[in-house]
This record gives sequence, C-alpha cells and structure tokens, in this order.
Amino acid sequence: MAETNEAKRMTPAEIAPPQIAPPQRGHQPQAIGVQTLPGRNIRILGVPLDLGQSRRGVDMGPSAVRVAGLEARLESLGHQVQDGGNIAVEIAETQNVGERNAKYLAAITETCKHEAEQVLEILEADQIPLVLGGDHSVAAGTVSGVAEFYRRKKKKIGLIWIDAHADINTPETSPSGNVHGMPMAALLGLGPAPLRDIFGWSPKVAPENAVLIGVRDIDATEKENIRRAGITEVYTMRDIDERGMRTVMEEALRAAGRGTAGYHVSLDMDWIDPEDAPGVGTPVRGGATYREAHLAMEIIADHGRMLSFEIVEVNPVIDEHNRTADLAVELIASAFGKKIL
Ligand SMILES: [Mn+2]
Repeated sequence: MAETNEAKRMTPAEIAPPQIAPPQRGHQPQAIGVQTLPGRNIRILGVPLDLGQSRRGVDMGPSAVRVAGLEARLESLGHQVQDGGNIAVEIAETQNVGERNAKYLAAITETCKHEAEQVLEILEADQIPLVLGGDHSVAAGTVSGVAEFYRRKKKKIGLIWIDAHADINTPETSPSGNVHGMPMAALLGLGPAPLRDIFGWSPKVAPENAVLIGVRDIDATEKENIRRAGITEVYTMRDIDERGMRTVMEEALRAAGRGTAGYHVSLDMDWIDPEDAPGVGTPVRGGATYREAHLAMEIIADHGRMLSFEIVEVNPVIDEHNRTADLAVELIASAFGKKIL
C-alpha cells in the first residue's frame, strides 16, 4: 500500500502545473528569513458533522463558509482551488447516542476514518487539505490523515490548536460526554480509543510538537490531562494579553515546527471573541480580537510551514447574517498568504 502510494506520488510531480506566484508581489517580506508563500494547490473538503456536541447547527458550517466566497477568495490570491465536496455524515436523528460519556462515538469515528483517508488522498495528489467543519471532533480525522501521510515518509508533524477550549477530555473525564471536547486527547494518545487508533497507531502528534493557543475555558480534569499528555506549550488568552500575539505565535510555531515536516493548523472559530464571531458552537467571552486573529494567521503564512488547515465550529443557526463565516473566509485567506500590502 505504502509503496503504491509512494509511486503514485512521484508521477504527478512531473505533470504538476507550474507554481503560480501570488499577484502584486512588489514588496519584500518584513523580516529576514521569513518566507512568502508561492501559489498553492488546495483541495477543500467539507465535513458537516454535528454529532460531537449538543447545540445543533455546525453541520451547516461548510455551506456557510462556501457561501461566504471561500473558493473565489483563495483563487484571487493566486492559488489553485478544487472543491472536493462534502463527506457523507450521519445525523443524530438516525443514530443511537451510545455511551453517555462519549456520545455518538461510533458514528463520529466512522466519519473521521473516512475523512482521514480523504485527507491522505489529497496530500498524495500534492494538494493542501483545507477542511471545513463541522464540530471539532472532525480534527481527529484531519490530523490522522496528515500524520499518516508524513509517517510514511518517516516524518513527524506538529499541531497548532487555536481554540477557547483545550478539547483534551476523555470519556472518563468529560463532564458532558460531547466528543468535540476530546479530539486533542485522542490525537495525543489519551483516548477515546476508537478515535485515537485511526490507522492503527498513536499518538499522531508528539506532545512537544502540540501547541494550544488562546485557551480560556479549561475543565479542571483537562488540566490534569494536559499534564498527563505532556503538553508544555499552552498559551492562554492571558499570555496573548500580556506578551502579545506576535511573541506567542513565534514561540508556538517554533515548537510545532521543531523536528517536524511542518504543522497542521486547527482553528476553532470560538477562539475569536463572540463580538466578532457570534455564530460558533460554544461562545466564550474574552477571545481574540479581529486584528489579533488576522495577525496570527498572517504570521503562520509568513513562516510557510503549514501543511494543512481546518476551520471548525461555524454555526450559521446562531450567526448574524453569516458574518462568522465571512470572518472565517477572511482568516483562511490570511493563513494562505493574503497581505495588506
Ligand atoms: Mn474546539
């Protein structure tokens, strides 16, 4: 299997279209050693899953983000964009909730496995996966796919988790049993087991390459899980307030990039203050401002080491005229190299 994929990967390199430089590159990068991104080949994948949480509506997230003009925006930056459509997902009405401490875990795992295969296929086609959630449990699928692709090349990946929450509960510790609070725990090897063991190995990310940014609402049990998992790079909103976004991002990207092929960026829209992003799964006051959020994405683009990107928890049902999805598109554009000047 791995050999076949390896061979398949070699051929398109020759026939791949030439890299398109972003338009209007009249200026130099602001800092020495900072790269600018060439045009990239991106494939969008929607995962309209909402089984991971109790407030309904994030299943419409991929649609809302597409309606906000995602593809055209990325193409205007000089990227080639293909929309791979949505993954088929189950809905709560047809499913058994299963164990109360990990609701709908079986159906979520099926979706994440399918998604992981798709993400792997996107990378094998020399494209950058851009995943649209869905609730944050879809990250277990995305990151598994990216990690598997690089594992076959004997490389590790880093993980940048930008979120109001740590999402590092396990069925044993979760107060709600909602699986969207567990993907980080799954990816770092704590559990739940079915999500942890996608592709039959774990952990998908080493704790020293996993970074939490913007957290401000952590369960007491999660603090213990952060220690158990061995994550040391945790940047709370207080760190951002006191030290500034630039310093936090530089340190975070350095940790995620150390000894890795690069990193996956998982952006939960609830990271941003509800003032600017009201349409999210779990709004929490005191989040990143509009400008802080853009700056974080711009710094990620400057470094040029992002392997894949996902945006999750956009909930059009409680949004105001799709402004949260509009902001999501703006932030994706910044992460993929949009510059003010
Ligand atoms: Mn989250």
